[in-house]
Amino acid sequence: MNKHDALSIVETHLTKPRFEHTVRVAETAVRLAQIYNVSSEKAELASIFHDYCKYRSLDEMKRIIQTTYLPKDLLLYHHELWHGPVASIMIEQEYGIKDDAIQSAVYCHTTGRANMSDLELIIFVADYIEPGRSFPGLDEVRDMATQDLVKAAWMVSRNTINYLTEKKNRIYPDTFHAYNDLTRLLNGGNKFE
Ligand code: DGI
Ligand code: FE
Ligand code: FE
Repeated sequence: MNKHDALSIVETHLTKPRFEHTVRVAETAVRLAQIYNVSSEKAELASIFHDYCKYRSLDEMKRIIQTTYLPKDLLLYHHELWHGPVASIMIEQEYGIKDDAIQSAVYCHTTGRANMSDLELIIFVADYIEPGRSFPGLDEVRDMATQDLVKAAWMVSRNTINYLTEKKNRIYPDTFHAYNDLTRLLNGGNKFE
């Protein structure tokens, strides 16, 4: 699917600010893809669809989690965590986007997970640093994103966990798995061990 068609599809499913966020994530992800030798086409398509299901009804997302191979423990955690996994399935069902690399980047864009691919890291980081966002500590992550992708993703993961614990929110296991794995890599661990 080309960029134009993908954008037209998601635009009808998102609010204007959310669509504009999506466009900025795509621009950011393509820039990172060029730096880290990842396919820009895949980075662009994964970004365009990453929040595709953000506004699906809770009932519909719940039904998709219950009736597909998605992990049922998602239902035990905040519904904000559902839109990525649900979108990874819906883009295949509705538009035939059957590409493991793209689907898994969409899947884990909110939480991260262990053993992330470079494309997954790029979407995870781009979603966080896109120029429309502003929160404390963001400039540090923006600078790091062009220097060291793993370190930048580690900062995103750390900041997210800090933010969630401050708010006394529960944390999905993949969020911790991402942090632990990225910490292992920062300490010299091997990417594919
Ligand atoms: O969809 P976006 O707003 O662009 O961003 P997102 O998909 O990265 O994140 C949505 C929210 O999910 C964000 O406020 C942080 C939150 N989040 C990330 N990991 C967890 C989490 N919320 C809970 N409750 N638990 C998590 O593990
Ligand atoms: Fe999201
Ligand atoms: Fe997003």
